[in-house]
Amino acid sequence: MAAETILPFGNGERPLVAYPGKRPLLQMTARPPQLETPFAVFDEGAITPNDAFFVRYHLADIPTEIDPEAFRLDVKGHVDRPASFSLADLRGMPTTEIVAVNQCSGNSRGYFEPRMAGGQLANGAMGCASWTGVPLKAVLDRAGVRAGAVQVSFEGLDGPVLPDTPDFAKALDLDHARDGEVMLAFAMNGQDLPWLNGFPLRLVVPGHYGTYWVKHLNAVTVLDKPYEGFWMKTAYRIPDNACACTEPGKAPERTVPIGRFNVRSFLTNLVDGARVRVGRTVLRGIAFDGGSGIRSVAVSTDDGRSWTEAGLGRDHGRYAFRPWTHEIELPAGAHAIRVRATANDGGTQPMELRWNPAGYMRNVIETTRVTVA
Ligand SMILES: Nc1nc2c(c(=O)[nH]1)N[C@H]1C(S)=C(S)[C@@H](COP(=O)(O)O)O[C@H]1N2
Ligand SMILES: [Mo]
Repeated sequence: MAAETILPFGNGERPLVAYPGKRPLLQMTARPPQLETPFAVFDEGAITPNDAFFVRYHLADIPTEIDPEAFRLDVKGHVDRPASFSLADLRGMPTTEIVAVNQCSGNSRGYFEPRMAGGQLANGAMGCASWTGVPLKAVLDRAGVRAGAVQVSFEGLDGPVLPDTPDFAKALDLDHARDGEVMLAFAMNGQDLPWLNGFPLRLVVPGHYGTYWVKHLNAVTVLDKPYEGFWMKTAYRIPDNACACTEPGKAPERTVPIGRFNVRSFLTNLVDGARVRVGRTVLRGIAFDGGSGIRSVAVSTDDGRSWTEAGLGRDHGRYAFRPWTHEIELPAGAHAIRVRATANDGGTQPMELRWNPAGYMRNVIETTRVTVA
């Protein structure tokens, strides 16, 4: 029998399957491939290796053949000079590099209580990589954005199998698209993008949920009115309130498109249910937020009554995973280890779960239960 991982919630059995360019990953669906990173990978360092990076697609018709010589990115719409860029054109422009986390909106959905429909993900629909490419601003400037433009939409080479399924497309406000950080990336951790992560070109939207990071990107369209497609107008929306939450089971009154990550932190070297030797134990983990950067990480072993500050590791930039370590000494018995990050913008993690109908943006303080003996 093939190797399998059991995630700690209902219907949590996941075969470990190796796709081209990937080590064995947790397969949530096969058509289209949806693969989660085994959590232990996050203990190996702040950069997620390309062959372990998670994979998310909505539509089953994913490209299986792309000729990098013939590939073109079209920039069109409300512009003075519609333009078409080959990969060589893009590589010939001034490039930038940024280390940034990509995280699916529904990362950790499987842990919500009460549960909801949607991909039952554990914590592996995230990863941090160094992205190289050309600022989106540069190609927009070449095409000449016309007065009156308000948004930019993005489409990739994948498509629906059935004609009635809306094609996957996303949009950003013009100012965001031109901020100099949003990037057309052709490389990830110094190599061509892996096929399943968007070869040969993808959008990188630092600090923002993966839904905007359009893969196999071949069309950028400048719009003079807000984009109204399904994946902006109906899907990927959150309650329009400060907590982005509702009472469990309740639909929100008003919604807005999902945007930046909230702040999260994880313990990576001990799994829930682990047995720990009596004596000193070094805890290790990662934290990140939507781009203000991590100010501090604290650990509690008394159900959140007191917190002690952990040490922060190497800073790869404000959009990256920030490693942390902390040494504790626990008496024999059962213990709960909680980790809480605070970002430079003051954002922090709540003790109580915040619920929303789509199961997005989980950032409750994570608890790891261990037995010390
Ligand atoms: N072309 C295309 N791009 C896409 C998607 C898709 O279905 N098609 N899914 C988006 C979503 S929801 C996420 S979370 C990220 C995941 O990026 P990854 O597969 O490289 O990890 O891709 C985004 N880009
Ligand atoms: Mo996603």
